[in-house]
Amino acid sequence: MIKVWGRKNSSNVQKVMWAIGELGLGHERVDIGGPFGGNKDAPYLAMNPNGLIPTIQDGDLTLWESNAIVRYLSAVYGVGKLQPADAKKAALCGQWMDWQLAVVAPAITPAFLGLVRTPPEKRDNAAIAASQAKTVEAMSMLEAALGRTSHVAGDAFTMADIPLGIMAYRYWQLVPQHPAHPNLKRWYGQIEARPAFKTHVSSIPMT
Ligand SMILES: N[C@@H](CCC(=O)N[C@@H](CS)C(=O)NCC(=O)O)C(=O)O
Repeated sequence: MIKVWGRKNSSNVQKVMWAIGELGLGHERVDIGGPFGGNKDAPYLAMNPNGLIPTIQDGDLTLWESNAIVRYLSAVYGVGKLQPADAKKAALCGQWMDWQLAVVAPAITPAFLGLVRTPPEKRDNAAIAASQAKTVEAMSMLEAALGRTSHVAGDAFTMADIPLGIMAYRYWQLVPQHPAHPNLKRWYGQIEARPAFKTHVSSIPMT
């Protein structure tokens, strides 16, 4: 039984829940963070000194950082499913997952905070526009990659599609004026048809 700490509308928690859903793993999720609080309290900080969500426990392992968790679940429960058996293909998954955290998340976060978490009269519209432009730049890179392969890290669905699928779900909503991105849209059509994506991502309002 895997225990997950984190509210279900957090994009980083959704990565973990989507991976758990893909792999059909038994789990318990505890609401924490945002309106639920608790993530800055001592018991939580003892597990995750960042005070951020998600955190998981699987047996004697406590693990935080969403993409590290998705990699762990894929390595232990999903080789040949979410993690390619071939080490080079698995490394490409890691590359795209790191890129999601290092480039796409920082690009889109100001637009998310500005448009979703800030009332209209308090918004910094210039910061939102700059964030949207950076996100278009990043997603255009993904668009080019998806012109060469059907999925993010090759021609099969892998763990690499999880963090970027969630970024795409937010991108359509936060950057309504985006380029046509035909490859991104073709790929996203396959992503949004996956039952675990519907359950853990697209059925949950982006609040
Ligand atoms: N790099 C971390 C980022 C975690 C993060 O920023 N989590 C946000 C939610 S998406 C958080 O904990 N926010 C505080 C809160 O929800 O109270 C990861 O990928 O796990």
